[in-house]
Amino acid sequence: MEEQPLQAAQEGAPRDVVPGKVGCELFGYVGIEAVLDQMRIKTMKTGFEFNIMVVGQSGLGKSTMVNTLFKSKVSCKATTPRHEERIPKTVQLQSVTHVIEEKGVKMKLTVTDTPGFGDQINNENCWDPIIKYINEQYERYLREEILISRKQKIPDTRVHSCVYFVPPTGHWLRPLDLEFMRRLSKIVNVVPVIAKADTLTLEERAEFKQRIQRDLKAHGISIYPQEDFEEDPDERILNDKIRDKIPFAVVGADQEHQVNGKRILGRKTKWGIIEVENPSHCEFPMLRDLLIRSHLQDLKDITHNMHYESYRVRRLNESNRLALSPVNGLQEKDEMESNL
Ligand SMILES: Nc1nc2c(ncn2[C@@H]2O[C@H](COP(=O)(O)OP(=O)(O)OP(=O)(O)O)[C@@H](O)[C@H]2O)c(=O)[nH]1
Ligand SMILES: [Mg+2]
Repeated sequence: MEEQPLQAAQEGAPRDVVPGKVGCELFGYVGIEAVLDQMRIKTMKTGFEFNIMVVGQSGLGKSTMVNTLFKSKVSCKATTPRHEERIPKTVQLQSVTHVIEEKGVKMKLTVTDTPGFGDQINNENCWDPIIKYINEQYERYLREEILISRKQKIPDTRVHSCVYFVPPTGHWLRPLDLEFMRRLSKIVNVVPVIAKADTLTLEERAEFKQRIQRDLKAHGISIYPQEDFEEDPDERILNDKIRDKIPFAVVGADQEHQVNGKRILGRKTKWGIIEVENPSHCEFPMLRDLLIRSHLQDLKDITHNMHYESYRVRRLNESNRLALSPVNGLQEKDEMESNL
């Protein structure tokens, strides 16, 4: 059959509309990319908040890692030198905030340090205070969001990323770590790391990493970046590469040393200095880049669209149920609030 000319096939359509080029022909050059400038200016004015939490057994280097993050290139200007100071054991949840400004854009970076667990004979429910804290931040946000006259920009203390420290045993994941991560992964973006990786050889690190990946998969624990939340094929390809590398084998340090005339953040050992920011020494740079560079916005988006959304739906459903049952309402409300 003879093909109809395009013009005839589009009978009735405006003369200057060509299929596939509708926008261009109708409006000429639109300049949609100007939106990027507008978004940039808006972000510059309002700034943004990003919150990280560190969790894990006692003595794995969580507090050291908080200092490493701030002392490393994230915000070298914001730190004051402290010499040979021993980090005390962390006994309560505490947050450190630095406002970092780069090219006119302000980021309020908060890292919440948590007390280590595993010291007690019975470690049952050791996740309770951490889970309570994460939910409390969702609750705070929700309470602001549902106000009739709400703030234009709600202060965001929600945990966007939870770095989970796995002890460098070199064997497999302990049931306690599995259970902790299983619970966390339901409410927050979990990024596991192999702590104190300098205590393992490179071969041990690689083997341990693979075993952890297998254990997590076998137990259905969905760590960040979660495959279920990916729709874009390009994003999947990039994240597959990251999934291959997680858990990052990290080394933390808050002391600087002189190496070839330069001040380097590192740990002094018998064999030399382990430089925490050197990618051939450890994977701390990968962790830092994932958290505060390449995946920052994605971590925030997943927190808001997935984790917070689940919390919000659950919480509002509970409130509706309470509103419909006036007899039990008050008592149930008290129980619900004390469970938070
Ligand atoms: N070898 C090695 N030691 C480390 C590393 N990071 C921290 N340490 C040391 O481990 C000890 C405990 O470090 P902290 O940072 O206090 O550990 P923590 O996890 O905060 O401990 P808690 O607050 O008790 O839970 C300190 O002596 C640190 O210097 C590391 O990457 N490698
Ligand atoms: Mg600590």
